[in-house]
Amino acid sequence: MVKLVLVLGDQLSMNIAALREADRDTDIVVMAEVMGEAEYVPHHPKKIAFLFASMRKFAAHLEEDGWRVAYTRLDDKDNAGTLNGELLRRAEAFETSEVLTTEAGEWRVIKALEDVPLDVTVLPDDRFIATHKEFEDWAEGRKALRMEYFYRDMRRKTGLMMEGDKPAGDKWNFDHDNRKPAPGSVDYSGPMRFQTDDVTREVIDLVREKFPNNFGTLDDFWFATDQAQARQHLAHWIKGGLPKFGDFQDAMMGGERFLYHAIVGLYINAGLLDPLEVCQAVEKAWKDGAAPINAAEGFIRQIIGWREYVRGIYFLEGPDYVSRNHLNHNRKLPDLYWGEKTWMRCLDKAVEQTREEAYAHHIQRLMVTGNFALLIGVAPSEIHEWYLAVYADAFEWVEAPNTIGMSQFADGGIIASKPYISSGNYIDKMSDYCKDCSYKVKDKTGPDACPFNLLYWHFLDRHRDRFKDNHRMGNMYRVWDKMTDEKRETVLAQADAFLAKLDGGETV
Ligand code: FAD
Ligand code: DLZ
Ligand code: SF4
Repeated sequence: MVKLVLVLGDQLSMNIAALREADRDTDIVVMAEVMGEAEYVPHHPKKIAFLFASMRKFAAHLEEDGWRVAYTRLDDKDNAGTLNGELLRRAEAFETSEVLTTEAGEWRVIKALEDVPLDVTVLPDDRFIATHKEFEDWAEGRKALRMEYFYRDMRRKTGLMMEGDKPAGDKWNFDHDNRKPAPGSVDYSGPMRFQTDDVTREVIDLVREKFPNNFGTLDDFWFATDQAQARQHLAHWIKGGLPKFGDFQDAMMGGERFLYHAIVGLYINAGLLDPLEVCQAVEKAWKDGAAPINAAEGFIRQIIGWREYVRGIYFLEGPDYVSRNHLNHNRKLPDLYWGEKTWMRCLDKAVEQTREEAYAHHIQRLMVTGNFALLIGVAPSEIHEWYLAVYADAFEWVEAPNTIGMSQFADGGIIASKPYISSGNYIDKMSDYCKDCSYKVKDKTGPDACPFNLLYWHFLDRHRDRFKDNHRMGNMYRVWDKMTDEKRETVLAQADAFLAKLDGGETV
């Protein structure tokens, strides 16, 4: 019987398991742009355009390669609106009940496919280094699931930057050479920008028409939308960005949105680049003397360490992970996340570039937007939906552990051993934001005090019972306890006043 081969919008690889297993002569590839997927969160228009354009080009590539593809465009009049609806429609048309697909990266989609009344075979997504079983075995019996140890196993498994059974340079981790503050200037031109073509133009018009109110602009669309372009971009970054990637990985600059970052997350997650291929290219640059060891190791750790590890956690912890709320935070997400004016320059800049680029780098996500949401106690589900919507690289398997776990501590410390919180001091050290901010980062209290300075202590104070015995937080509580009663009361009262203004919808 002919089989339908379902390829999802983030499985755009010729090497995806379902295509490897399928028969090109008889089977039909099914791909569908559907409202059900485009609307479950209000995705950034550039993210939708990126995925739809990449899907269309991938479908064309499959056809050139001899596959029969049943492709549904969003505005096709028969579009059933959901992935299951499209499968049923195609099953009827091709008189089959057999479906072959590759595991989706979101429990919602996995569960939905279980419910479709067809005979669905789901293959493991082997674009990853670790299988679910390998991660489960690694996690089994461990008190703490720390990424660093898992990462070492992934180095051994891949052989990346290994010299026999030893890590290259005799150290697993070169992070102490990284984390430099913002440089005066950046000598890399940023990601490769691609001209719009017929496919991207058509998709942009469609997205503009169908999603007019979504947060984010479609202007100046420059993403790669096929494998060849993504590879061109990768080579461009390895030459120009990789050498200083490690040094300035944690730096933030108002006038530099990309610094030395790779901007490959969206391409890898959608299937345009293979993670191992990317790491091997980086390893080669290091071996050729074109990049220092701290840059190459730091980058490879992000991919075969963090990326694999968060996926492992997502599938290990199960569908309820995204609704966890260990700190019992319930504040609504402030409108400033959707572009309302704020005087806080760090947030203003992070949100502005999110709106324009569907991109912010890791430290902006973790220590600006994430830090602020955690300090003010935003409901984790609200900030989770925001991250899932606004970034072009956002798919739940990778976004949720980063948000629920790493950024919001809502999983109770599975991923992070302590909450990622900071006062304005950290942001000032790592960025050039504060010097042009309406608030004064050096002011700890008073009308101009940086809100992060007030909220930091407010967080620690209100969660004292939970964190006072955390050995990594003892110092913070000692500093707080050494302040006079009067100082502590002033800080808390001013933080409360700030939160009241925020809740009242005033510009803060
Ligand atoms: P670079 O900084 O150049 O890093 C290289 C690559 O390493 C990334 O492309 C990515 O594939 C991988 N990587 C780095 N850090 C992580 C990490 N913590 N988890 C997983 N992979 C990592 N990443 C996503 O891919 N999708 C998301 O939806 C996402 N949501 C996030 C939400 C929050 C709150 C936080 C704190 C982080 C999130 N990240 C997410 C991780 C990280 O911020 C992005 O991978 C990175 O900013 C993408 O930009 P880049 O390609 O320029 O990465
Ligand atoms: C994110 C997304 C969007 C916006 N649209 C589609 C779509 O129309 N068709 C599709 O197959 N996939 C889409 N996706 C990706 C899925 O919603 C889902 O997030 C991933 O497949 C889970 O890994
Ligand atoms: Fe952000 Fe505070 Fe610095 Fe302003 S002073 S940019 S609010 S950290």
